Amino acid sequence: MDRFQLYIDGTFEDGAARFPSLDPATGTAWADMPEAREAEVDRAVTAAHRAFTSGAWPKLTASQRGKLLLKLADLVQENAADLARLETRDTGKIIRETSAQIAYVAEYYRYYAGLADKIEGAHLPIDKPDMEVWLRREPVGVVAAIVPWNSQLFLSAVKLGPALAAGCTVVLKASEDGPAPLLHFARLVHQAGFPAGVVNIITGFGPACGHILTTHPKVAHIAFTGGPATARAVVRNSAENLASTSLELGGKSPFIVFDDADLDSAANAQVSGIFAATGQSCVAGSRLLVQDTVKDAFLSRLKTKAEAIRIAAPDDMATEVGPLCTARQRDHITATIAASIAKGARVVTGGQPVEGPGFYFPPTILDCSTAPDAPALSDEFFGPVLAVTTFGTEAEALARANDTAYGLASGVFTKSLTRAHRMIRGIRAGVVWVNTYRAVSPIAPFGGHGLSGHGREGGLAAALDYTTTKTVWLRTSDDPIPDPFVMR
Ligand code: TXE
Repeated sequence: MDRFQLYIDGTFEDGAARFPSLDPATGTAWADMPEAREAEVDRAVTAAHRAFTSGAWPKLTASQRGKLLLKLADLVQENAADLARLETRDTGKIIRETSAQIAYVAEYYRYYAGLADKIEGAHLPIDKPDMEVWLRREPVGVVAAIVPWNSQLFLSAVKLGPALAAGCTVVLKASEDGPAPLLHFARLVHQAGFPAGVVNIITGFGPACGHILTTHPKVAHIAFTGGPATARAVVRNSAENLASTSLELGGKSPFIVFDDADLDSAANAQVSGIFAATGQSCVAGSRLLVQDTVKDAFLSRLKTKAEAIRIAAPDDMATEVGPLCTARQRDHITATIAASIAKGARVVTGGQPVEGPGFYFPPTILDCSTAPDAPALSDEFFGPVLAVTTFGTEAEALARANDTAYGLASGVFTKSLTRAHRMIRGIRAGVVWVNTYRAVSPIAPFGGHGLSGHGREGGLAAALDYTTTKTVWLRTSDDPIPDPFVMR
C-alpha cells in the first residue's frame, strides 16, 4: 500500500497511529495514512506560532512572501498530473475534473502571490492637531484551515493563498476521507522553501484532531469548509480560543429557468451544475426551479442527458460520473431520496445506488413539484441528485429561490435583461450566475449567507480576512506634554 506522512515543522513524520484509506472505485484499502492526535496537533500549532513570531518568516518582505507563493504555484503546475492522479485515486473525483481543476489551482497561488505586496494600510485624516494616525494591516496569526474531501487542493488554495500572502502561518487539516493529495502537496510546500513551521499539513479525525486544532489557544483564525453540523461544533470550539472564523458550508442552490431561456444551453449548464464532481460540490445547482410552461420540455432534455452520462472508473478520461467519496455519502443520499419519495417526490431517472463494488450512484432527477415538503428540496444531498419544482410567475420564482436556510450560489436563465436584473437584486445568495453556472476565478470572491456560512474566499476580500489592523498614533509636536496634575 502507498504510505503517506504528516508534515509538521518542516519535517515528515508518521503520526500517532495509522489508518487505511479506501479507493472509492473499489471500496478496498489502497493507502496507509498517518493520524494526528493531540500531541501532533499541538506540535503543529506550536511550530506555526513559533514561525509566526520568530525566525525568517516575519522578517520577509511582502514581495518575498509573494515570490515563495509564485514558486509554489509553479510546483503545483509542474506536479499537476501526480496531484490529480492521487486525488482521483483517494476521493473518486474523476481524472477529467482533477486534471483541469489542479491546473487552475496554480492560478490561485499566482493571484495571491501578486496580491501579497498590495495589502495596504491607510492614513487617517485625524481630527486632532500635531498627530499622525495610520492603520497598519498585519497578519492575524496562526490559521487553522480545515477542508473536506471534495476538491481538497482547490479548497486549501483559497485558504493558504490569502493566509500566506497576508503573512499568517497555517496548520492545514486534510479530511480523513481522501487525504492523499494534500499530504503529497506538503512535499511541494517543502520544496518551495517556506521556512519550517509556516505551513503544516496534517490529517486526522474530528474529535481527536479537529477539536484539538480548533480549540487550541494559539490559533487566531479558523477557516473551515464542511457541513453545517460540523461548523456548529467548530464555532462552539472557537469559544475556547475566541478565534475568528470563516465558514464555507455548501448549499441548496436554486437553478432558475424561465420560459424565454435557451433551453438547450440551460440544460447543459444544469447537467454540469448538478452532476459534475458527482454532485459533491458546494455550489451544485441542486434545486431546479423551472417555469411550468416549459417544465416538460426541459425535463425531457435533462432526462435524456442524464441517462447518457458515462458512469465508470474515475481514472478513465472518458468517465463523466465517478463514485462518491464514501459509503457514508452513498447511504445518506439513498436515505434522503427514500424520505423524499415518502413525501410524494417522483423519480424521473436514477434513484438507487449502482450495484457492485465501489460507491457509485447514478445521476438522479426527482420531481418534487407536488411534494413541497420533500427533504430533497431543503437538505443538501452532496451527490448527483437534482430536485425539481416549478413556478408560474417571476415573483413565485424569487420566493421559492429564497425559501432555503442556505444562501451560497444561484443561477438564472432568461433572455430578459430587465428580469435578470430584478432577480439578481432579489436573490439572497453569495453568487448569482446569469445564463451560466459554476464559473469561478481567484479574482472573484466566493461565499454565502445563513447555513452556507460567512466570510469570503477568493479576491482581495479573502486576504483581508487574514489580517487585522493596528492603529498607530504618533505625536508630531516637540513641545513637552504638560503635567496633567499641575494647575495652570
Ligand atoms: O463533512 P464534515 P462530512 C456537507 C455535505 C455532507 C455533509 C457532511 O452535505 O453530506 O456536509 O459531510 C473535520 N472539529 N458538506 O461529515 O464533517 C473533518 O475531519 C473540527 C458540504 O464529511 O463537515 C473534515 O476535515 N473539525 C461541504 C472537515 O471537518 C472537524 C463539504 C469536514 O468534515 C470536527 C463537505 C470537529 N469537531 C461536506 N469534526 C462544502 N461546503 O462543500 C469533523 N471535522
